[in-house]
Amino acid sequence: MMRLWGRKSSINVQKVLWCLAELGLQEGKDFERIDAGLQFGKNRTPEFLKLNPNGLVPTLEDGELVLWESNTIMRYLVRQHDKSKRFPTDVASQYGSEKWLDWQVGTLWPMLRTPFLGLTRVPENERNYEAIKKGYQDTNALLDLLDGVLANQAYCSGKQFHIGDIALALCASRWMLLHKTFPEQTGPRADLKNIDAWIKRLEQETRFNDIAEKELNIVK
Ligand SMILES: N[C@@H](CCC(=O)N[C@@H](CS)C(=O)NCC(=O)O)C(=O)O
Repeated sequence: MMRLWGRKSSINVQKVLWCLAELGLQEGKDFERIDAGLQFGKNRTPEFLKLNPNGLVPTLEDGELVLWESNTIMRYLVRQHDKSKRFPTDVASQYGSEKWLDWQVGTLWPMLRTPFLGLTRVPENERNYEAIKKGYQDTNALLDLLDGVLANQAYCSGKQFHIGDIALALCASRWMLLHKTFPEQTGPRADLKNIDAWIKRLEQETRFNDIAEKELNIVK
């Protein structure tokens, strides 16, 4: 049985849980999950650091294979465990999704992480409100770019849902929740109608609702 290390409140663990759910793999039957990270600890023990020297979640064990980096874990799961062909494998869909996975980890998240961590993990008296607002406003501009793409296609890589949508939608939902919870600190949220429609589509056609949080998990 596969073993997934990571608390359910982590965006990166949520990516893996969503992907597992789409593949029809169930906790307790196909994989076990061990709460680790933040209040659960366990991610700095010598045993854990042998699996993932970064001391971060998610970390996946599948037999002898140990993987970390959430986007890589999703790529692996699709390659190795997509028995029912949930995700398209044609080159255009696959690499259309790949580019968004890299954009999420290299461009979008580095921008959004300042307001996200600033407002949900940093105590109030230590917050850099200027950096938080700037990060949020710059995220508006990045998501506007995604919104433009979604004006012409249902999903990030074309007509069909792919793992790129998983990584992007979990960022977009945090971007929405941040503004809902801290409107003054974030400043205005861009009105992006194609992103709204895409999130609704994901709610109706995928396991998004089972995984994504309805409220921010604030741990300070
Ligand atoms: N690039 C890594 C980042 C992993 C990461 O930063 N994980 C966070 C949770 S989202 C973590 O383990 N933080 C320490 C903790 O939860 O204690 C990935 O995509 O998996």
